[in-house]
This record gives sequence, structure tokens and C-alpha cells, in this order.
Amino acid sequence: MMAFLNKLTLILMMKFFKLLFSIIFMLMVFNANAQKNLVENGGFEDNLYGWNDNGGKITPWDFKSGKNSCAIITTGTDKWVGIDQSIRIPKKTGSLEFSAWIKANNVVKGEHDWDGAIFSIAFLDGSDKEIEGGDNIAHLTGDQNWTRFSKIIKVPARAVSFKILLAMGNASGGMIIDDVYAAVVNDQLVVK
Ligand SMILES: [Ca+2]
Repeated sequence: MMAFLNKLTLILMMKFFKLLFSIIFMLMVFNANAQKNLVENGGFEDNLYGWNDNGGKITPWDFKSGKNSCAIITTGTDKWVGIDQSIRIPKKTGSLEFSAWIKANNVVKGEHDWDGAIFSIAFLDGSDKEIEGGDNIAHLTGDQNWTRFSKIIKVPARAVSFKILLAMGNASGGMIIDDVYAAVVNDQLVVK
């Protein structure tokens, strides 16, 4: 009887360790795939440090995480008001994943289809000239609760850096932004 119980304990312990090791292994794989955020001060906890500021305001009144976010508020539909950040692309990057949390309040766009509260990516060559391959990730009008907008974009061959643009583009009203993120995509994970 004792021998049987010992054997049972041993089997149970082995099962437990197998489970423990597979959990540890999964956590290691998960960590290896969690990529570094390339955006400087993407959560606006350090004011507008790292951003080119053309009308952004740090606000503690409404945010997604931390203590602050960035609000862009406009009264007319005749201007491009916003913030941007240019970031060098790490070597051998195939694709980049971008995301940001955005909330919109009463956004009324101007006369063009592309006007509105905008989150977009532009790619730049070695002379800081914009090249094809950029994309719009969010284009909002009206009201929108806090929503995470994200997209994986393939890096064009000649791209040296990318620019993240968050703006009220010829639109009135307000947008609030938090947790802006850009990271290299582990290409093995992308289903082709
Ligand atoms: Ca924040």
C-alpha cells in the first residue's frame, strides 16, 4: 500500500513539475515576443518630452493610464493642430506594430474626406523626405470612447525612420491620446 502511495505521489509530482515547466516555458516565449516600445514618452507622463508640439496640451483630467494624457482641442476647421514624433527604425525591421488609445469629443471635420481626428504613420528616407508606404490608423469624427487603435505596417525598402502623427486635421472639437506604442514585429509570428 505504501509503495503504491509513494508511486502515486511520484506520478503526481512529476505531473505537477511538467505543468510548472510548461508554464515557465510559455512565459519565457511570451516575454521574448514582448517588444520594446520605440516611442519616447508615449504615455505623456513626462509632459511633451520627445514630441514635436504643435498644439498638444497635457491633461490630468482624463487619461488611459498613469496620471496624464495629451489633449488636442480646436475651435476651427482650418488648421492642422497636433503632435508628432520621428523615430529611427531599428536595422532589419520587416514590419512595425503601432497603437494608441484615443478618445474623441464632438469632432467636426472640414471640407475634405481625410479631415478629422487623425492617427497616422509616415515613413521617411535618409533625407527626411516622406516616402510611400505610410498609413492611416485612425480617422475619427463625432464622439468616441477610449479605444485602442492598432495596425501592423510593412516597412518600405528605403525607409530610415517613421513619423507618428496625432492631430486634429482641419477639424474642430477635441481628441485625447494616451499610451502611444510602436514596436518591431517578430516576423516569425506574422501569419503569411
Ligand atoms: Ca498616460
